[in-house]
Amino acid sequence: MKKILTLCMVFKQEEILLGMKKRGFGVGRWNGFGGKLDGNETIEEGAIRELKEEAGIVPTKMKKVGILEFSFQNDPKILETHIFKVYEFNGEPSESEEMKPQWFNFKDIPFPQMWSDDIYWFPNLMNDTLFKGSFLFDRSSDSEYSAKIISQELSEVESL
Ligand code: 6OG
Repeated sequence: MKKILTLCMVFKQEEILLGMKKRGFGVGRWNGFGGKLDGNETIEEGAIRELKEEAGIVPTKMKKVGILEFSFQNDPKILETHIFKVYEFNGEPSESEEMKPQWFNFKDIPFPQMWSDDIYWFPNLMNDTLFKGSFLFDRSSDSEYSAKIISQELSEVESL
């Protein structure tokens, strides 16, 4: 069973915008902004809506850079996550019920407080190389437990 999710990574010069997830899936971690699709919106429409809802900004220049499939042991659900890089946006990031946004210099990305797959694909994200991959975790996360990767695949691709 596949579920489509979006994830927007927002850039400004030497900084990246991450949000501290305040509730629900992935609580207690820094991540990009995104979520499930609504009704029959396209993946890009869903990404734009979630970024507006969670960080209060509207992307004006964005590109899909990766597709990753996340799954957890003993759970048939596959989270097909479409990752967008946002180069320009309107508005100022603001806190929402779900996320507390903060800018991080590229040197200070808080990987220990992020999902453990991120460290593998961030180099691609930074370099603008398109990527596809899959990560299998040992169990779903909570703020006290960092889900461990059991197996993974990651490759650069020509197109998505
Ligand atoms: P909601 O359930 O809050 O959307 N997401 C992940 N991001 C990373 N980096 N690693 C994972 O490994 C992830 N699993 C899900 C996709 C969840 C948000 O979290 C992202 C969505 O943006 C397991 O609606």
